[in-house]
Amino acid sequence: MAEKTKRILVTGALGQIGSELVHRLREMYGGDGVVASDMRDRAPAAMTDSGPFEHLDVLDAEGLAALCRQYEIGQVYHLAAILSGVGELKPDLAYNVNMTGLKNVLDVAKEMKMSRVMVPSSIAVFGPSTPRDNTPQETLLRPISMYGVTKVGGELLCDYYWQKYGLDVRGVRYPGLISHTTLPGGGTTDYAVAIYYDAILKGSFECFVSEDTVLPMMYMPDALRALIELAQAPSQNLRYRNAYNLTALSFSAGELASCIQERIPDFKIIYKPDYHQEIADSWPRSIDDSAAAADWNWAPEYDLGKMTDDMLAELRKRLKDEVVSG
Ligand code: NAD
Ligand code: AKB
Repeated sequence: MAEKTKRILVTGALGQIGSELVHRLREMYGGDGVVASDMRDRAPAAMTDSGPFEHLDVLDAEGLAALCRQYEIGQVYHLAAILSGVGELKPDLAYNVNMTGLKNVLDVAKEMKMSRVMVPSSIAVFGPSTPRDNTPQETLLRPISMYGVTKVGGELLCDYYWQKYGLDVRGVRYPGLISHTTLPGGGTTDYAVAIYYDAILKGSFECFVSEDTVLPMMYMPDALRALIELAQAPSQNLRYRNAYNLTALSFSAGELASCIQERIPDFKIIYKPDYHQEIADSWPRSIDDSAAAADWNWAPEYDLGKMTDDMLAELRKRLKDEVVSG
């Protein structure tokens, strides 16, 4: 079968990224060309009506291999993971899903000689000993969260499969992602999404990090474009196979609240830092993504104001029946 006719598998497709990425990939490659999968079964009609959706636990190596053979999979976008907040509460689960799940995907891709595996990493690979401002591409990776430990291990695995077996693995170190379609799945940066929902639905927000906590972030349209542009980049241009630093904007929780208050003057916020604060304090405030810019022309489009205008407009449309009037 010609490479072009092989299908793409998306794992963890019901999550924050997958629920949007699947539709973007189906626009590009056709509905049948993209097999969405997740260990959860309740996929929305928009996903099951537009192409195949399959139950898949990435810890089930045999089930994964059978699915890949059944659909003649040629590329994987591996999104199944446990994020930082849940990972601190369930470290064994995070270790298993993020390490063994990734290895299962890399193994089947190697066996089937797949043409590409896309694996998002995270700013969680960095830790307190990493320079926190304009964090370089190559620097100390000593995270303090289990999620971060698995992301460093995952990056090393990706490097290994590229160097040892020539498997074309590509990755990005995403910052916190902000989106209006699907709620995030239990990360430290989730407050930067929840704040928009609560601003519209309640007019107030309780924030689990402090007002002066600054983290790098990105709006979902930029995040999807980044992954797709990296997938399409000529292989010989790519200096890094573990993952590319990536960013779009950096702001404090207080600056985000002020940006929303400029648009919703009565919006109120209180700060009640919890266990997420320690993780946030160990992550960079800003990221140097010049390697991604140089190797595959990465450039973000959304700044804080443009993202906030879009988030509020899209959420108002979607949540209009839930908004308490008056
Ligand atoms: P998410 O938590 O929203 O979604 C993950 C999905 O994986 C969920 O639908 C879940 O049901 C599924 N899943 C969990 N365990 C599974 C298993 N054993 N088998 C199959 N599916 C399983 O995560 P996301 O935000 O979409 O993240 C996708 C990837 O991007 C992850 O690797 C994550 O580390 C990375 N990333 C995300 C962000 C972000 O802000 N969203 C930032 C940096 C990196
Ligand atoms: C999280 O907060 O865990 C994620 C991430 C930055 O990896 N959003």
